[in-house]
Amino acid sequence: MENKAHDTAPGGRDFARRLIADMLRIRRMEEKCAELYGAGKIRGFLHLYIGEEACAVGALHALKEEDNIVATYREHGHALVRGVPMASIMAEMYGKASGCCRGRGGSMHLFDAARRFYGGNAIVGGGLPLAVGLALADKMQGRSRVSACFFGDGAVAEGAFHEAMNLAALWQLPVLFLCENNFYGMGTALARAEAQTDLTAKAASYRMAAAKADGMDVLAVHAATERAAARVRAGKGPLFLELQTYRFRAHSMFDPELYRDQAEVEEWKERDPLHVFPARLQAQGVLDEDEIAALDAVAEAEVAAAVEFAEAAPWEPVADLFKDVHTPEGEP
Ligand SMILES: Cc1ncc(C[n+]2csc(CCOP(=O)(O)OP(=O)(O)O)c2C)c(N)n1
Ligand SMILES: [Mg+2]
Repeated sequence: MENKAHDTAPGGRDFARRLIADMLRIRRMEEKCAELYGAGKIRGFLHLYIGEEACAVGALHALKEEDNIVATYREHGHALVRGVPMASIMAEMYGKASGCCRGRGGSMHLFDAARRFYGGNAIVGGGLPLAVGLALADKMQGRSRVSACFFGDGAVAEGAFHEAMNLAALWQLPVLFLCENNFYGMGTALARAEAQTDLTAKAASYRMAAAKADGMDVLAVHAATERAAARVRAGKGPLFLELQTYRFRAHSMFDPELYRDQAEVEEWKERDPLHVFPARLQAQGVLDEDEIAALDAVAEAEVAAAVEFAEAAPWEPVADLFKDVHTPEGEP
């Protein structure tokens, strides 16, 4: 691992609190989503990010507001940390008209153009060409933004991954490829699908700079992303950053998890970023147990308010059903 575990909180106490608060916000929101799914309030697909929170939180805190963000169908946490209000995310999950996509996107298609959050994408690898396009536009118009694209290890098997990596490198575009390697694509272990399991080697074949970081360590992710983004922003071309992480829950809500041992899951849970990071800060005397409990209570209250908002939010009227549906004749 290139980045050693970071022992201290370099950004100080407030910074550490913000990181923990955001990880807790994701965890508590998604635990509630799982419950609401069981109750039939949220339907369709639902992919939880639980276990991987240090990736989105560490990376997004290292990026700037002006940067573009592209994510996958496991993107609730990314949207939330980017600033999409939890209430509008929750209403979107419910399919309500007050959701961030007016209830038409759902869990996999959270989107907020004003916050430069360009989705949520149900297509594995589908976000990479979008990030390349955003970066090409920025380069052509002389802006020094970074287009940060999150994707899973499963995406490296897609043609779109290779096309996007090649063009980004060929045209030296400001793309930060953030691979969240949780070692599985649905029920297929990485080693069963890829001849080359060192994912940074894929970048080398496009003459692209690459690095790895411990995706369970929020400070390591933050530091690696900050370094990577500075390089990309300086016009030195794209960079591939692999974050090694693990999802604690099933792939989606329909997954009997027959492809991995419970012992492996338990082993990774010992590295839970929501235990390890707060425990480290407590041991260092940076934060105490009450402060961490208070952050948790704030997250729980935000979740309760978001659910209340979603419950009360209106459905889109049936009369609007054909709104935004386009046909060659102009009429549905
Ligand atoms: C182009 C395409 N092929 C197949 C699928 C079905 N599918 C959904 S998720 C998934 C696994 C992707 O795994 P990974 O990229 O590692 O992301 P993770 O779920 O682990 O976050 C697959 C194959 C899809 N959505 N899109
Ligand atoms: Mg994966």
